[in-house]
Amino acid sequence: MSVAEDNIKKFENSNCEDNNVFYQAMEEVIYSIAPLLESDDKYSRYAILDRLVVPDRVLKFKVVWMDDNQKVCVNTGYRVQFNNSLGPYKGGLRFHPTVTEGVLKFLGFEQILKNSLTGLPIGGAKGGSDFNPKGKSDFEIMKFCSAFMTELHKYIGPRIDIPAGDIGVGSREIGYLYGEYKKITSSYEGVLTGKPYMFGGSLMRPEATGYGVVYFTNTMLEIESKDSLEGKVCCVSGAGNVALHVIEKLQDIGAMAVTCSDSNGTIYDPRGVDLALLKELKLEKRLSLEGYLLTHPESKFFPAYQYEEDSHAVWDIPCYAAFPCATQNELTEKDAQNLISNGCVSVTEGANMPCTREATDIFLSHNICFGPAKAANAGGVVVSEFEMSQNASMTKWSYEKVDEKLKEIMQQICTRIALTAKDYGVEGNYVDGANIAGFKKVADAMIAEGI
Ligand code: NDP
Ligand code: 2IT
Repeated sequence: MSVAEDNIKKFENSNCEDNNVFYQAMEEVIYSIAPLLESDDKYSRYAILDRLVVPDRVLKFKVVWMDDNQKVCVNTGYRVQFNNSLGPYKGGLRFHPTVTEGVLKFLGFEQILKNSLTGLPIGGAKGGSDFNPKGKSDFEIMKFCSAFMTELHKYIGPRIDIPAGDIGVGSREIGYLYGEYKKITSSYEGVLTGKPYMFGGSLMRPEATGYGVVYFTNTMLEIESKDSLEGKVCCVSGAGNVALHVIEKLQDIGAMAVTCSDSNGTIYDPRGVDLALLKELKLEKRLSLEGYLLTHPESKFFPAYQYEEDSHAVWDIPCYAAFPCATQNELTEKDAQNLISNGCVSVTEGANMPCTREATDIFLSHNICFGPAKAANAGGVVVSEFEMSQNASMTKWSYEKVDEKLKEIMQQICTRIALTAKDYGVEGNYVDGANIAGFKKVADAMIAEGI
């Protein structure tokens, strides 16, 4: 039995109930790092893998709050503090009805390796709640955030654990969470990132993940001697923070994003997505994408309910580069085949693990340039770390400084994982390159820190 198969079997028991996505993320890493484990037995002597796949702790708590009709509501809150070998626990909070411990373990595990790849001193964590922000009033969001922080504040701190945003958590929610933390602790410190600029947020944090995805993609295309994105048609899924800023940066550099999507369906606008309208619909008014048709009747809307679970309208549209930016496992085997048949050359994961294992394998076997999430979407956490630095030193960096440093780190991540893949005999495989490079740094730190 190979090292990878041996390890897969060992951890199979953790595949309980809601752990499927966690197991999926772990399995990919186990296969990728097999050559590293075979090349040096110190990793097995120190039981690094056994230690890395178990979070340091999982905090689970009850969140009780009152809605606008004075109904008492109960949700579950979590913080999975996974690993702090490289720095304090760091990672986002997700508010979505699909949140479970298993989902947060998958996201926290990915975050360890992502944060390691940035080269910055940050460990890995994730948290959130099964609270559904959709349709809630601003006041209800505030009440929920206050109740959530009443528990969470016990476990976080600027040198302990620094949460940020993710699905359903943007600067509005971070503002309310921060306000409550400050009220409870009387401490004005950088305990959350993604704060509004006026009280400690970094310039460019909202744009960082999406812009970073585009910087990463152009570096990958250059290394692989492919045409850059300029002038090319691109398909983007999602219509949230990451998708909007991928579309914005694509437009900035002269590429054309022709799609976006939300949980109700996909918009295809062959003349290029109207970003101002998209921001108005999704950021200001928080409405469904269908409203796009009212002022753009020449575009098309494909309702999600008309599609089987294994295929999605957004990946059926011909493009040079694809950017899945909504949620996990949103791009399937069939979608991957459609993209390739339509001539797609490059796929970059803006969301966390948006491609199923089968879809990823198809892209790799067809030599598609494939940028894995833990490398390609690291720009968000990179600028979060810049926000921590600015807060700690009570300074503010200019937009140009943040952008320049972000671009430099995205290029470094891309180059490093390309070189790592080459060193381990899998040239062009950015999945293996990212997993090996990310794992090695954390593993070496764990060994150096003793057991
Ligand atoms: P947002 O909440 O801003 O947007 C999420 C988007 O995805 C919305 O358009 C939403 O549609 C859609 N979506 C969410 N869940 C589903 C689902 N189950 N089915 C279909 N559509 C869905 O989140 P972000 O843009 O911040 O996050 C998107 C992805 O990027 C996530 O995977 C997140 O983990 C990842 N990410 C985010 C970072 C950040 O800095 N924010 C950093 C790195 C990664 P609708 O509007 O209908 O709900
Ligand atoms: O998945 C992610 O990297 C994020 N949601 C951002 C984490 C952060 O701490 O900024």
